[in-house]
Amino acid sequence: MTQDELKQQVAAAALTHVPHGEIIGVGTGSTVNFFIDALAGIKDRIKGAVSSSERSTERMRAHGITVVDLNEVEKLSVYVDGADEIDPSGAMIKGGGGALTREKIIAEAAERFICIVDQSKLVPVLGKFPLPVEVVPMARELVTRRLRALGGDPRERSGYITDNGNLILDVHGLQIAQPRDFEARVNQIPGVVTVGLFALRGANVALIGTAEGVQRKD
Ligand code: ABF
Repeated sequence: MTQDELKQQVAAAALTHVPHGEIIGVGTGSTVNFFIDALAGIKDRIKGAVSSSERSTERMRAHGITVVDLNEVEKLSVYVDGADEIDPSGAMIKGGGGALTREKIIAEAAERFICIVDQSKLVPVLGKFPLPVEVVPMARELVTRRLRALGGDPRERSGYITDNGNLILDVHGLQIAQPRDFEARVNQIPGVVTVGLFALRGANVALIGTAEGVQRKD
């Protein structure tokens, strides 16, 4: 199977986690694009969706799926999103696409995070994929020094400004053996808006697309 077929397969499997008659959270990325396309087939079963990016909003609206503001939603049972890496505990690196802040907000608001990935994203230890950190521009050098002290090699994402007017430092060279602890430490650095480590609030369910079918990890 191609990687796209694996993504498509896992995206379709996520439909069984979509609650009827509710608003659901929808993330961003190529795997989620397949999920949005599949969701279009059952769009009458949901009330609408909260979106983590303009890209996903556009795609959903093109399918006739209603997109609503998170502030108007009282209960969000499920958030479906991809990841750049996921470890066996359900901790993830996210934000390769730059939408980590919105993704973290929706993940926190949701009761259940359903992570959809192909098998290439499953790793024993997080860190091979550079960890994105969204930073207020005036704090760039301070945060860079603090991240170096934590053992990383932060590099500014060139020519990139987030939806919130901030920059992203991609931190290379990490081996994140204690993701919950590492997330808390990075969160403490003044000037850090969001760290793309989703460990304190990791995935409740990981659906992993493999050549042998979709594996589920709770
Ligand atoms: C978002 O999209 C991100 O947090 C992650 O960076 C990315 C995964 O995209 P893809 O499915 O294209 O690999 O979920």
